Amino acid sequence: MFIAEKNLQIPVVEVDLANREQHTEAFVKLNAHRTVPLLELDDGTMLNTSNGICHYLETAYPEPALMGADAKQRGIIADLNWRIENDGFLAVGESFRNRSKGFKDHAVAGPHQHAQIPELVDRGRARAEQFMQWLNDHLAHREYVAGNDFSIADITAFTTLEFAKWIKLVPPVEYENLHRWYAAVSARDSAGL
Ligand SMILES: N[C@@H](CCC(=O)N[C@@H](CS)C(=O)NCC(=O)O)C(=O)O
Repeated sequence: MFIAEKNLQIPVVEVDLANREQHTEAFVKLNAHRTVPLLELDDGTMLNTSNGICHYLETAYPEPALMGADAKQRGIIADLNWRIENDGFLAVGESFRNRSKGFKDHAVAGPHQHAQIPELVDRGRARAEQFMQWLNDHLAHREYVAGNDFSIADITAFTTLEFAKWIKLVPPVEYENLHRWYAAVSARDSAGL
């Protein structure tokens, strides 16, 4: 979504996570952390987190600014993006990964084996519900998550709500601010819906 908002054409190679392609020798050579996304630069450098990739693209292609146009806005957006990732995205992931059979002994992405902890299914869901309530309140006086302009914070929040469908969690109908914002973001070309 970040790449589409920047209007960049970057060749994409899909990695078949369901069939554990991230654990193959060929992929581990590219990224020992065994996660996607991964961005290969022209000089062969590999960036292996969405955080690093987005910072790189924002600096290389500043327009449109998605991480803030001035120092204050950059700080505000970084704060929000971290909070959304931590309280929303990772909460959904915690619930999903500790429940699904496909993640047995692989509850944490990466090269190490970790057993599922069943208690985290409900705790992650409860945290995701609290996140949605916070986001609805936060959007009461803002068009977008960081104010008047669309930013990476909207992308992270939107992908969190899409991901939440995987644990059958959707925002309650009475969260009107959240639904108004979600409809606006869904309508963007970059949402690909
Ligand atoms: N926000 C992190 C997420 C990395 C991550 O956990 N990616 C997941 C897919 S969203 C993954 O590669 N999972 C591989 C696995 O579960 O084995 C980043 O951008 O680097």
